[in-house]
Amino acid sequence: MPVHHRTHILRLPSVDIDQGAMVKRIRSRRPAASALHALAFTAMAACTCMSHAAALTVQVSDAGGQALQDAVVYAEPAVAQTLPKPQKPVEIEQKGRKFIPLVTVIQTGTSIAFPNNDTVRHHVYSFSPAKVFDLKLYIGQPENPVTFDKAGTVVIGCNIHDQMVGYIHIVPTPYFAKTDAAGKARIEGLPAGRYQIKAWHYGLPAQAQIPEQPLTMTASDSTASFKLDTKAR
Ligand SMILES: [Cu+2]
Repeated sequence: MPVHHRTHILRLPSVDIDQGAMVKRIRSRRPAASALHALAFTAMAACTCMSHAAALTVQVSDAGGQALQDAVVYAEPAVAQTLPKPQKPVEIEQKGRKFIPLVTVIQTGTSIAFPNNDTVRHHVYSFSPAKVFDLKLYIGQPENPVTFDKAGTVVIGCNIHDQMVGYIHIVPTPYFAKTDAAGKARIEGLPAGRYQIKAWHYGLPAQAQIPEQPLTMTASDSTASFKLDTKAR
């Protein structure tokens, strides 16, 4: 690393090296010194960021103040930047003629497998603009996972069993979480910086604007809360 290299030079007895000579020496040995410095600073900035990540806990309730389970909360960086790519493969199982889990949140670009672990065949489909797809009648693992490369909400159903419904919320950020029975979601490892945090629930009217609020993360854990005007269920 150039940083270590420089430190090493600076530790040398400097009495017999004047500064001009030292600069010359660095330049001559490292023709791309400025580019390397830029790289080093980028690396340092990234390190600083990572070490200053903390957890964000978000409390979500409905208009009446009741805890809202299966709400999705996510943090979108206020300044455009390169974000970590989706890592883990995701599954939505069909079991007992239900989609499990009912609500799935993923980062844009994630693929989902839809294993059918029932003994009856299912025909999984979506007509949602964010992803239209169709997995014809099958049992077990369908041939290919489905990739979701557009942010938005996808409602999935089964052609055979009308009561089967599931929700996929696709977000353009790796920083997301889902609320538990107490209406609480925790986003771990959120780097310091400015964000718009958003909250979505399948009970919100489909055309409703997704509620959001600004948040500045520091090195300390933070909290936020949302009240969502969901339909009476
Ligand atoms: Cu079915």
